[in-house]
Amino acid sequence: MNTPTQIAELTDVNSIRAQFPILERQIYGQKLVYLDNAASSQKPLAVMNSIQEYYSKYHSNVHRGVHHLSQVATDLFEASRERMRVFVNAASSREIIFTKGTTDGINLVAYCLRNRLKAGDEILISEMEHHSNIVPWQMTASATGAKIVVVKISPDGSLDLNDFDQKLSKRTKIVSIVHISNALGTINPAASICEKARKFGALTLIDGAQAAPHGTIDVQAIGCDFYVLSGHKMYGPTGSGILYGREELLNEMPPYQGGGEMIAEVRFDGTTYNELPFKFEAGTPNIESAIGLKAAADYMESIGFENIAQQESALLQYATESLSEIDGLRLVGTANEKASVVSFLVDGTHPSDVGTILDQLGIAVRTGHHCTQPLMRVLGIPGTVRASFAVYNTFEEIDFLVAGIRRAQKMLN
Ligand code: C6P
Repeated sequence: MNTPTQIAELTDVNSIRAQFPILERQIYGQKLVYLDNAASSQKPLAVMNSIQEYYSKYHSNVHRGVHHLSQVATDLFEASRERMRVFVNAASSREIIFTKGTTDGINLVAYCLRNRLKAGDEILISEMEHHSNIVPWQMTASATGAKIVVVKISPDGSLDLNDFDQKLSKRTKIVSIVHISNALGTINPAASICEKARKFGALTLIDGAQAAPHGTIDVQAIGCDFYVLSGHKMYGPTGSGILYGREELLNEMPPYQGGGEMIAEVRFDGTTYNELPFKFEAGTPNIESAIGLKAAADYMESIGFENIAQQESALLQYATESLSEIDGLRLVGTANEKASVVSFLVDGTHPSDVGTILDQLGIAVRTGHHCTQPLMRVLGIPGTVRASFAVYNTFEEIDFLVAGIRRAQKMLN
């Protein structure tokens, strides 16, 4: 195989890998090659240690106690909110709501915007959306009479911007689009989508589940009304995530769930709600995950966001070139603007069979529809094999993947 000359891995990738103990594991006696980062990335010691330290020294409930531990836990929890405000460049930490992840964030917004919608209004999504950015809107549409309108994709897997322009109208009340497609890797032009939507007075939500692992986000530059992400895809704990929402809108929206913490005063004849962001955080929050999420953002910054981007773009280029050399392999998703996700099909094989053989070799990829069944239907395929890369992956691991695919071809044909 020809190693592309102009691309280079990070020189200190081994010191990065040393921070991820799970990467030392063997699977069926083979060295683990973890290429399922779009599903969930592995966790560095810094994240695990932050959670261990919290439970060893500081655990208590937040915003509730006058005692010392509760105050320390509250300070740590709120420091995480501020960290995530900086991570997405929100204007105020009141605009950062802790969630369980992207799905939770989208459901919150889709539910709380119901009172703005009526029959005939339109919610614009795209063919490449994850189920999380389809089903909550369908539920909202059936509750309000609003209609879901779907923007097409082009043959290379990019968003069809002409179709977007045609479908955006004064009937459009909400535009909810994925920032980076989990199945195709396509990076969508979020800022220009939001700018166009704004001209029609539509609210915008950007699904950042796959964007957050690759660098910082600037919600002010994007100009969206809402931005959602999952911590577990950006080296943080499962059950962590944030919803960014524009303060004015969050203030206007009704709360999502009722309970403790989200109230100012409760009487049997009525309740007044807490101020932002607490109005949207009913019940005891996932404190350990919020603390771990801060550690994850700090960890990413310690590697350097430019270094992460450089490593992932080198991996994407190397993987694209290496996989393209395999006869009978077809890449699915070849847009110019892509993140480090490669989806593919191998002639004469089913994705899950290829995935099973790769698994026997210690190589973890995802196979199937990737929670994008409508997209697979549009593409006319049952699913794909997907390899998705994180900063700790190496060219050598891609070589293992290529060898594994060749082996699968021999075994299955
Ligand atoms: N995609 C994948 O393997 P949660 O599960 O709430 O953290 O994220 C949901 C979600 C929403 N949008 C996009 C673009 C996503 O990629 C995901 C999660 C994983 O592709 C698991 S299905």
